[in-house]
Amino acid sequence: MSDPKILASRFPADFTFGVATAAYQIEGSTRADGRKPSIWDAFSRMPGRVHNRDTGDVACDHYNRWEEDLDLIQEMGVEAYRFSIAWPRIIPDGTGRINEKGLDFYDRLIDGCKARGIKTYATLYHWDLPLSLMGEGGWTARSTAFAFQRYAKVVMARLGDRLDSVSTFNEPWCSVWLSHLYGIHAPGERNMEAALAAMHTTNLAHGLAVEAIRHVAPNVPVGLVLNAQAVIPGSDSPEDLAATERAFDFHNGAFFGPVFKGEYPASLLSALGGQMPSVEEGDLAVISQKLDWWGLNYYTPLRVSDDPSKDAVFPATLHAPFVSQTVTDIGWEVYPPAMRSCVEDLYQRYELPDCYITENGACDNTALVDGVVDDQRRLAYYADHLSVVADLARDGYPMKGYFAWSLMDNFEWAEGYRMRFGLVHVDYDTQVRTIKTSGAWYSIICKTAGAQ
Ligand code: GCO
Repeated sequence: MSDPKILASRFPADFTFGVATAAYQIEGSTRADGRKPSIWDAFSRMPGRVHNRDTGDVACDHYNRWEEDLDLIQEMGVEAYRFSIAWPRIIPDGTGRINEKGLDFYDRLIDGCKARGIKTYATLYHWDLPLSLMGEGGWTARSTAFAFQRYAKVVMARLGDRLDSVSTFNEPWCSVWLSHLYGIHAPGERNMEAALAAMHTTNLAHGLAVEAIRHVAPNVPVGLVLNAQAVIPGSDSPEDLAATERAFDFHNGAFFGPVFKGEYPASLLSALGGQMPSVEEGDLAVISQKLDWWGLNYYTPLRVSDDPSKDAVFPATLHAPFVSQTVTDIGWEVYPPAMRSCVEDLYQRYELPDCYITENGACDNTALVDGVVDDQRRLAYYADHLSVVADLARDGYPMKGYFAWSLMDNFEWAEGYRMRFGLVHVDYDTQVRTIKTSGAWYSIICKTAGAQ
């Protein structure tokens, strides 16, 4: 087992260790205190969408157990908590009436963090779009970007004085491509034109929210959390190398390009331009406002090879075989070197600000036996990937923090509750929390780092 104290000593003294969650995945109470349905409330009720027809109706009951959960974070010595704010609690119809009871919950949560000495890293959008906005087309409608800007303004006006940091979006790749092209997440579309519209609306919403945040809460560092794909060619053939570049442009450039360069990748525009929504004068300037930081969510590499079929759609790639024999219980290849190459590649291509690893972790479904979850595979995953982050910091990359995904087992989207990512086990029948072996290990890292 990697010695947590030695590992902790390899990080800069001001490095932040945290844990991460998201509203729909842990809160439950989906009808309480004025909250209205999100697209995930609807999606999880549609046959065939979520394993076992699981929903976020109860989840980890965090809406009621938030004090116990903050006590857990404090007991583990974790200094920062990354959580998301549920738009459907704040402005239940997406536009119009503001729900004070929704804001009150996050007031309590944030004050609870502060009372326990826990830093607050809020995410404004972690996929729970108010269902009413689908009436206008959801993220495919430009108007939703402006609704998001108003939501950001309302949240930051009430909570901004107690936030240590804020991110506009979590993983646009998921709420755009996974949700509108691959159909696996809400709203379950499989339509390139819709996906491209969602891409631009999301990028515009991010920029408009940055404007709002800077205006309402100028002292709160603002960032964007991106699950950059660590693209690796399946071979060094010219075809696979070209495919890898197309994959980078599509999976990463679609977001990093507008945000950090003020432009969409030329390959994407040339292949898909005819299906793009209108990019209005000034949009890219709004989208590419300077950020204080960016967050990388990393889990696993994306190995690609060329798709030679004549009707292949851009980026025209196929999945190439895993190289590592180690695979997590959700089927993701464990290959820590890709985390490093992903960061190196992105800093070579873009002028990026400070970086937080805003999510990293493993699905390890080891069961609770006699009060113990001996999740050695998750612990090994954390040890190997934290070592990569320590080396990146040593080698001069501006790595400022690391948030383990996740504090506790929770609703894993289309996988429902069968896939567990928590440092803490949740018994969904009793809601009893049990710190796993990996959680106790991570706690030593946090306490050692905190004492440095
Ligand atoms: C994501 C989401 C999390 C997931 C985690 C495991 O990065 O996909 O932010 O909500 O639960 O990544 O898939």
